Amino acid sequence: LSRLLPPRGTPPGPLPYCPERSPYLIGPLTVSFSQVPTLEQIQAKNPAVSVGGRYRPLTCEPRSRTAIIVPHRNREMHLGHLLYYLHPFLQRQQLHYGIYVIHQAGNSTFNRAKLLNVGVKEALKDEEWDCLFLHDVDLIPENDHNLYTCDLWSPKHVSVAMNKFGYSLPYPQYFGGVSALTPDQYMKINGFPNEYWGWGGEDDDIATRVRLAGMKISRPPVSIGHYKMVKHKGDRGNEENPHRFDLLIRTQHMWTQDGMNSLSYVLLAKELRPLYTNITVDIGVNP
Ligand code: UD2
Ligand code: MN
Repeated sequence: LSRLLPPRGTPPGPLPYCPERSPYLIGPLTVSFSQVPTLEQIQAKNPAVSVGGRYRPLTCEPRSRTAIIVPHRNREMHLGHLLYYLHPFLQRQQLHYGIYVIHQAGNSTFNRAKLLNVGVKEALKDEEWDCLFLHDVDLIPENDHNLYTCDLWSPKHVSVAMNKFGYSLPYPQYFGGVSALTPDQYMKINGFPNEYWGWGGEDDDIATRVRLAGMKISRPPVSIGHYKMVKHKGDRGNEENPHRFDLLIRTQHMWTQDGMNSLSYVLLAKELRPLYTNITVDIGVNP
């Protein structure tokens, strides 16, 4: 038998690709928010996750390297629920992945889309991610056949069926919640807008950018793109943006000027926590 083994010191050969369909998938999942798990409990359940919230399968070459980017401020309970469900979900999909939480410093008006731009910029400094998942903190996927991989031909809107909207799409152009773009697609639309402060409008702006950049939105089947949103009220500091309709009228003139090419921010901290990479950023204030 020893004749068949490679000589000592030979580096391991390339791993075979992970199967197209992971054998670990379950299908529909039960999601409950009755208890908030502690970070220690989540760590104990996910021993293969390494610092910064990274994971890669050991026995096969993953088909996607996916960065999950989560805009955040003052939603620690929701973050607990998300990490609890998302880590095992992504490992069952045999992905190479990392989870980034982009924390807006200070108390000025929240800006979801700008935080996502920061997350993309910082994540791409770390690794050659081939798929970016832009992910609300309060949305939990309810079916692991919903693969956290990108569609090479189109930006993908992923959260197509949520409890919040009776498990159907609220309107055809809807792009809120969870979406997935390759870095190329993200740059092609000049990223997300930086100028939407407060709640609303930025998701419709992004959908328009996709169209203006000559792409179509793809979606998973409704039966698979199921999400449960943790019930919540509007946050202080994220009041409805009264300018959103004025901004939306101007998207076609603004999208090439406002986005990744105009992004400026001050990075305050980048910490590799056990379950995620925490980025704290000063994104400025609502003018
Ligand atoms: C909807 C969209 C969301 C976005 C928003 C309008 C759904 C499921 N989601 O969310 O993608 O388009 O409308 O801006 O329809 N956040 C914090 N702290 C805050 C405020 C917001 O962390 O103080 C983050 C968090 O990740 C949250 C996300 O921003 O999930 C969106 O805010 P939301 O959940 O309050 O708004 P919602 O549910 O109406
Ligand atoms: Mn929400």
